[in-house]
Amino acid sequence: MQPLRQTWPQHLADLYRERGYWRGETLFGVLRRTATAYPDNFAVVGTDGRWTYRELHERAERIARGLLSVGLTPGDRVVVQLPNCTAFLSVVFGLFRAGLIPVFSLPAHRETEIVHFLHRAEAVGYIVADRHGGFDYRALARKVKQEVPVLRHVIVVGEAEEFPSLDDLPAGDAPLPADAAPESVAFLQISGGSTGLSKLIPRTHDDYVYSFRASAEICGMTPDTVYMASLPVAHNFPMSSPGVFGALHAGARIVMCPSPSPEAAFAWIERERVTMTGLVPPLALLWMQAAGRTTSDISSLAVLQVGGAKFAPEAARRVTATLRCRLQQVFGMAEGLVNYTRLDDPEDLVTETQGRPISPDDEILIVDDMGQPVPPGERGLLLTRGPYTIRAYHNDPAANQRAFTEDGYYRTGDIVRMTPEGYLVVEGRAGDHINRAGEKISAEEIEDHLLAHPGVFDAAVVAIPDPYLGERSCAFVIPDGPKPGIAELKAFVRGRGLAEFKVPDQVVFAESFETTAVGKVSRKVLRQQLRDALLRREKEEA
Ligand code: OOB
Repeated sequence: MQPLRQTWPQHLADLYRERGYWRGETLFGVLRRTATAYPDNFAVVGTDGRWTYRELHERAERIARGLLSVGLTPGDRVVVQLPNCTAFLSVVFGLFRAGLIPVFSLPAHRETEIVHFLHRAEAVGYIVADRHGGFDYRALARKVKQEVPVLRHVIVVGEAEEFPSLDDLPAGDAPLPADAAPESVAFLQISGGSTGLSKLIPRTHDDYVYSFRASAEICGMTPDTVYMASLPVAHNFPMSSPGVFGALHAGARIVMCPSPSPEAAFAWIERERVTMTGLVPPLALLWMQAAGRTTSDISSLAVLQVGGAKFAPEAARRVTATLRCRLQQVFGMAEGLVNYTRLDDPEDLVTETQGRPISPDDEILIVDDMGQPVPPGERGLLLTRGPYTIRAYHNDPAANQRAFTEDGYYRTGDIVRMTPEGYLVVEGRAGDHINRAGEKISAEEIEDHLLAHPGVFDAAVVAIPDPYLGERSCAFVIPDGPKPGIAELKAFVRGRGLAEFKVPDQVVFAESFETTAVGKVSRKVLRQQLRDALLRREKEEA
């Protein structure tokens, strides 16, 4: 299979190499380098084990041989759905070593999403956990396998039942392939997705290694750092901002925390003397609350990163007093661009802004609806391009048309302004997705599922401000005949095989949706009107 490419214009690729951003190191090369430098340091610890860098490197090579000897071939795509566990790293680096392309799904994804990823990526493999969080992934794999006949290899980490298990992969003595080309695509990540189904994000070795190497430097990671993955590690934030990959680059120790609840996480912090972790705002609020009454010793925590959704300045100001650590805000996206407040920034910048870009060559444009740059300091739509921001989604011409300008800028859909210091403040969003505690939900995707219900004539899904989640989802529904029950509608959406976080939090019935004199209003305007009307009503009732 031909390696997948991502194309930057030649002069920019040359520039990024010249400036030392792209150094020709592959993802597996990063592990090989640290395993040589720090073979006996602990690399990773989780509920399923504790391995040194040498052990992690050996395990990854063994898995690479096993995957090739069961018939996978370099370039094949493999959907990976694993919780935070040590095996996540051995599997993923095994895939990298074998020249296989992981497609990172989240533990919350269900059959509709997995089937979509398999199709879109033309994947032939699926690696899952046995069970996690009370859910049986083998049952999911059975359903998915029936729907996708080209899925040739399902491999289970743990109790495999009828499937091959990771531990039983043949040892294989086939020679491993040469290292991948650093400019080739290393893996596909999932976009939050504002329209329709999630898109696949192709990241190259060169661009991704640069993003987490530079992030690790910004965050001062060293072999003494103990980084804990609290959020699902397949997400870009805990994976590479600087996340577990940045920690591997620095020779630091990684703690795979299976759940971000304060009880579980605080116990890990105490046991492993964790120095750094990252959270979405609602979890940061929970941790701040819990810190006052915990009996765990969390004094090792030096830096708490918060990102994925807007962290309110009032909450940001309380982090240091309650958790006794420094705060770092992180505003990033799986498509590329990541901004950080710096660890030595004055408090105002840290609490009131979402940071500045990683790279001096991250290009930032803030424009109005016509695409014209706004005056300095004013709010506008954020466009960006640079040495680690993609130029196109995988296998999705229609999305590419919408999401990228002609000169290669990614339209983030975020409304921002820039401070005189060059820091970004996120002010809102133009796209129609719901940012529910950092999980992005496409309004359109959920509307389509609601419309499949025989009792639904029309549906519009909108984001409603929520004191805990940041935003929650509200589905406005025009019934077709008698009103279906709210619980039934929710169960119907759930039954369509979707991640639980996509089930509408709230359902409101309407008799009709307003249309203008000219005819139908755009979905975008309609969603806005419905949201405003509901908020007005709630205010009046309060
Ligand atoms: C991260 O990545 P995604 O791909 O799940 O979501 C990206 C979107 C951004 O476009 C923005 O709308 C929102 O999430 N976002 C924030 C934010 N961080 C992300 N909005 C306000 N304030 C923030 N601090 O969410 C992600 C990827 C890498 C690092 C951190 C977050």
